[in-house]
Amino acid sequence: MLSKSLAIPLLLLLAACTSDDLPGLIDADATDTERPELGSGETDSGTPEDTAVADTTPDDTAVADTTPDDTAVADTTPDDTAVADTTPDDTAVADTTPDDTAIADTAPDAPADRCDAGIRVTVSLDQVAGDGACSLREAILAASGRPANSDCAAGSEVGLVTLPVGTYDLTIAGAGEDLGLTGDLDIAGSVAVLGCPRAIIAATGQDRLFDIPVTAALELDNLELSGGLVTGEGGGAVRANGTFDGTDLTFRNNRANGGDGANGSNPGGGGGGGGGAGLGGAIFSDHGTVRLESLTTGSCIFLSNTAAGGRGGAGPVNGGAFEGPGGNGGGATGGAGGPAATVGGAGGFGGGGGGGGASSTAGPGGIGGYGGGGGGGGADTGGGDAGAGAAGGYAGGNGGTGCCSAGSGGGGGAGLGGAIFFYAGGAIRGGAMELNGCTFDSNAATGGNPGGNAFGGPAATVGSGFGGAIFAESWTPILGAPTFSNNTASTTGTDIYSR
Ligand SMILES: [Ca+2]
Ligand SMILES: [Ca+2]
Repeated sequence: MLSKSLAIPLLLLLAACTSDDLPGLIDADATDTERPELGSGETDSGTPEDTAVADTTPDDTAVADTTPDDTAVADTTPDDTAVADTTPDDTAVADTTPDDTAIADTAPDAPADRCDAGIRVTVSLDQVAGDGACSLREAILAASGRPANSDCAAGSEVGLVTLPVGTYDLTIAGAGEDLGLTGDLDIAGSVAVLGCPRAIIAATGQDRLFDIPVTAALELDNLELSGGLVTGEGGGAVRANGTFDGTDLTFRNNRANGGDGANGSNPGGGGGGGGGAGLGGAIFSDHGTVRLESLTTGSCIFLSNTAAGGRGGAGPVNGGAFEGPGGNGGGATGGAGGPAATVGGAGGFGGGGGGGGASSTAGPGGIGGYGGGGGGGGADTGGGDAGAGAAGGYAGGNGGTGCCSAGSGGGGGAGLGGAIFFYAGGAIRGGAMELNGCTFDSNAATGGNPGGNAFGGPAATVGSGFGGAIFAESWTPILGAPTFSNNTASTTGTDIYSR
């Protein structure tokens, strides 16, 4: 029973606090959830609280409050501190502090914890020198199980490298090396690199950034990769032939150029080599596994990466020696130019065909490999047509067949996948690619120009440019909520080209 002697002082106290509406006190209905009963046996008129009165303040502080603040009230503060609080802070409130310390917190604090678990890079300079400072290159070597020295202290998580905020330039030249000492960072085993909270790794145009062979796995988190360049190989930033997992990455201004075919030798000599293929401005994968995602909205970004096919080599003009070898095809696997009267070599995957040799029996050009241009025919000393220009490989331009004792130009190489080239085809198919929440802006795939021929005849042709953002062979890309803008392809597939 709430006696009159108790009710009156309490009424005055609550009135002084300008809190909950007064009828709630007098008319303490049994169904009142806003304020608990103050006692048992209270006389209850049986009507609900007055809802006509706006309640613009937190719950009464003078009243034992066992529930969270009124949800109907704009609440800009954490729960009442006077109340035993067994739940997290109000979700409706912008809460910039940790959960109440009185609450058992079973969720881990942010990823900062993992930043304490790896090999910590201590110097931004690209170096391999036993000087006590742990560079990114040395950390990758150590994480890959081939430490160059003892500069990098092991962390508690095997294979993890952590990068404090900063820009880490890769400056040691030497592409085409696979031990991680020069050019790109070669991965062995299973390695993870984590920006803490975010870092930039920038190549200076001498190679790509990371190379993941078939047997290796690389995880990259909270990083920007920029400035990579490969010529005659694929993947301006990352070659992912093994397993590549990435979270919250930005790929910016990376380039894959196909490599130009060489010009035919001597006036009246050999044909030009075909251009090589430019494959994947940022990422190249041949049967690898590529999984990228954005955990922070809009933070998987491909910006201004380019794949460009190489130019075909030029056919030499009429006259002069009337003999000489053809030019080599462009790219790392370009075919060799044919010696006198001999066919040019065929290009390998991504390589242009070699130009045909020139002689009294003109040599034909070599065929292009996948994406490579065909070689141009070599000149005929007898004044007739040159050797036959060879067909380009898939998407590569064809070599020319010149007339009148002139050599012919090679076909242009293809540009495939301005940001990503993914290949799951060939005799043994396999690999997978999944991209979630990624943005592709201003990436470009451009086919290479054909080599010229001063004397006419069927000219060499331009290479194709397919997939301004993504090119996928024998694979349908799995894309979760992608965004595309301003990407370009010189032939077709402005954003995506798959087959
Ligand atoms: Ca060092
Ligand atoms: Ca290397």
